[in-house]
Amino acid sequence: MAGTDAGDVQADSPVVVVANRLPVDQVTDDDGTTRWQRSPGGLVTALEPFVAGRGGAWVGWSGSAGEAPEPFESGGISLVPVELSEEEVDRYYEGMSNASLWPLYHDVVEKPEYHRTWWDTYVQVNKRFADRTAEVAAEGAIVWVHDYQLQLVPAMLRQRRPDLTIGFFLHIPFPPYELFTQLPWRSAIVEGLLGADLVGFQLPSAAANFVQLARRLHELPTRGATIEYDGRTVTARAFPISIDVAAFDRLASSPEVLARAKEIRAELGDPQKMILGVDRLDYTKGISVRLNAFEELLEDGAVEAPATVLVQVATPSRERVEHYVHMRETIEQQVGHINGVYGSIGGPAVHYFNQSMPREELAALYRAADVMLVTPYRDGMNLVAKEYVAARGDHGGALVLSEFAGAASELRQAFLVNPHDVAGVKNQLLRALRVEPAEGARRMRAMRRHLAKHDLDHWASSFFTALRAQA
Ligand code: ADQ
Repeated sequence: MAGTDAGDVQADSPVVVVANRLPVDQVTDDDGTTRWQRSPGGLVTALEPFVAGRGGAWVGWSGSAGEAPEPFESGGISLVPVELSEEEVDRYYEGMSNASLWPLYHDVVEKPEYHRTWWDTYVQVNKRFADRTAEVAAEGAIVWVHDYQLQLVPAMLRQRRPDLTIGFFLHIPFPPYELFTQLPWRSAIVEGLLGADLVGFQLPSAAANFVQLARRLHELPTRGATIEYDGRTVTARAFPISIDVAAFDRLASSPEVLARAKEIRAELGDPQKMILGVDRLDYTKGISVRLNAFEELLEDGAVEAPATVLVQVATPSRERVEHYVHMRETIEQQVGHINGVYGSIGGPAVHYFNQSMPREELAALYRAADVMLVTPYRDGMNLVAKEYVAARGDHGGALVLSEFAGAASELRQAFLVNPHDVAGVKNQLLRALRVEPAEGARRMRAMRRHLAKHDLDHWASSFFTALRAQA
């Protein structure tokens, strides 16, 4: 552990991150030349201090099919691209990852499809990631593998490089035994993950699900958070992810963002109440639930438009996967219907944007909104909920949060809802709209106190500390 000699030596070990995507996007300038640009998003910023220098590397896909570029440097990290063909993107990424594993791990909100060709490609691509990582990792390096696309990598890597210390973190939920075991390749996935020394999850219940699987499916000896496997001890624990709280707080209280927040309210026609939803357009996020609840409140006369408006921002996502195309049409119809019935000229009840927005604009929306609606059916964590709380340095606003988001186990002072219970969502939404400022501020302060201590750096440091302790 930290402080001991061994800990200090290990603290200097090079770190390799393995994730489906590299932390860069290829952009094309006006003159037609292309270059790499650092992706927005907190993960790379949080990991950079641990990875940069000392032979640190990041292994991942560049985001476009076809031949992979040569490795290159960015911010002191060596980026190692892994190639994926069109067919591999279809089968490994859109198929096995996003149409089999994603719905299965999210309580089968949509029905997962299982195809042997998708699985074979998933195995083949995981092997390629393991091969590339085995080539670039220095002797005794620490490797941190991320997420559901790469669950076979830990075991494949251990086989190639027994000298490495391997950690794995799952960003999405991990289902209970009864659901997980419907996967035709369940044993391979469990064995893949058991290749790691430390398997991290968002919630203790997910870690417990994994330990239970090891015990019931593989009949392995387990004790608390540990599993004995192949002469090693594998630890499964929760590390709830977070955001760069201080940076978001600063951004949201900058004069530009505050001015923009005012402007947004004015552009919406100065409503008395503004309700906000911000999500990747995904069927797990429960966007229809909140549209239903809002529509029923309008119908009941409990709220009126345009005195109360709902702004829904939904980033386009996975547009080639069938479920997503269908869901987008349903949501757009619902919005059209609500505005058709309850809107007026220049005064829609729902303002819907199928767009990605800059961080500054999101911060201004958070700051402008009286109520933030976060209603996923199931969500590993949900960073939007944490961003909203971090943005409310004025202690204003109210958060309505699904019990089925990982964030609910930390943000206990939110107005918690069961997204399957429309009456309950309506009730909590009304309570949030009508909360006394003093009570609203008390809730917000308590959630901010928790987040201040549990930020993204805390998450990354805790994981590395636990992983080094395993070395
Ligand atoms: P996601 O499912 O993508 O992440 P979430 O945690 O909410 O979900 O993160 C979304 C991120 O995208 C947020 O930072 C948000 O600000 C941003 N975003 C959303 N809509 C946007 C828009 N219109 N424009 C710009 N940015 C937008 C997965 C898991 C989660 C888990 C994270 C991290 O599904 O449960 O919290 O990984 O582990």
